[in-house]
Amino acid sequence: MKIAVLGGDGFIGWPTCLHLSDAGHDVHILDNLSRRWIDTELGVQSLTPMDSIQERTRIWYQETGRRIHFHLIDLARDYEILKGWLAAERPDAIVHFAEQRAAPYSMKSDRHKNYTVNNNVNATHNLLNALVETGLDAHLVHLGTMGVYGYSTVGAAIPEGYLPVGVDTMAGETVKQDILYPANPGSIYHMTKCLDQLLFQFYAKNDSLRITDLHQGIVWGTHTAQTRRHVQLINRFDYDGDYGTVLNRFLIQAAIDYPLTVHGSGGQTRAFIHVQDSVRCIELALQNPPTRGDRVKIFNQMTETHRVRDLAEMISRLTGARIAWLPNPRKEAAENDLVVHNEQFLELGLKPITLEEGLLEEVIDVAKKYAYRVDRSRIPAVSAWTKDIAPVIERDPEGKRLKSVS
Ligand code: USQ
Repeated sequence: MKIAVLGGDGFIGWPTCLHLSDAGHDVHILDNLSRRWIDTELGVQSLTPMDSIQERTRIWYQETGRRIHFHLIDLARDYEILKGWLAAERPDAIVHFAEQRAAPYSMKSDRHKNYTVNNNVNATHNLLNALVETGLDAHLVHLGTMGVYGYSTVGAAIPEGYLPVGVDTMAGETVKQDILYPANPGSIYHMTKCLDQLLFQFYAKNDSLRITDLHQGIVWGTHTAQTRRHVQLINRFDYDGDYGTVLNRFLIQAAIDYPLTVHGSGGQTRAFIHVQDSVRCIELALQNPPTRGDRVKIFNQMTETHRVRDLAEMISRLTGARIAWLPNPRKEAAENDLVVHNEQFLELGLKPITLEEGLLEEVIDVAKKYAYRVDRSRIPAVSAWTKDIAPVIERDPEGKRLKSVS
């Protein structure tokens, strides 16, 4: 297949491109390189040294003889360029990662809220609009989030996108119907993914676009089979308070002898998936498209759930790391349970990589190798969800005073 990977320079985008290219697909990256600009804005860098996208694709060609093409396009702003590219290149499938993906970054200030909404919602809508306008019947696979469901404990497992309900009619009957599971976003970032869902519903209904939405959990790990092939193919690996995600952060913190930064009681339960499984799921979704006229196909892309404090305690046992119990900068439930249906990917043949499989040590080894690149002052999460939380977060786990919370 000819596959356009929008956001192919990012944390999941890059290993996905390599995985799909390795499987024989003709891969085209469309990216505005915004993630690299955000690193510059925040004054942080990936723990792993990342080459330019052109250099990465050159190394891939040198190693495999396979070309990955790169096109510098901003989906949110360059609608006409995107439309022209789709009309000319006519990909069979499109994988859409091209959104700002960090909840703390989206909550930093009013400017960051505006940026996240404008960027994410426009990118998705421009793409859908351009697909209709060019008459392109490409299968669109979108990277959504488990966070669209929220994390409130309801005592029932979360279905894969749709909730069957009975509606009592005025005639006294109960009519069964499937509705989108009620959206319950916990950040501006998560809210944009909820808005995406409505755009998908409309375009699938009105224009018969073929759309798959992947509700992904928190990704951990860094290597995949392809990124291991050459040092310059290495994936990015975020550790800072905005873009680093919880399990990877704990592993990096353990590697550099920094106290594990648990927010609140650590009673938050979240869904997880290893990066290798993430790219496999995307391939499985591409191999199993909906047919024209179908409703949006929704998968829960996660393999296990864990409580934050259990992860911290497990890593502490494994490495001897200390745990810092910090005020939570976020507005979220202190404790929640989470049970999730994910049978669709398992039925398609996914064999999950679990935390027990020894890959935790591999991540710690990568972190130790590049520990010299860590700026410890960028580890604390200082982006506060509400103004009243801000004054509480004055010191980092090493006792140093934080300069600013915004
Ligand atoms: N947390 C800590 N300590 C830390 C960092 C986070 O206790 O040092 C806690 C947070 O308060 C939160 C949980 O860990 O309760 C998860 O935080 P996270 O930063 O790992 O994940 P999140 O902000 O939810 O976002 C990440 C990705 C996002 C993706 C989402 C999937 O950045 O792109 O959509 O995971 S999910 O969480 O299932 O919604």
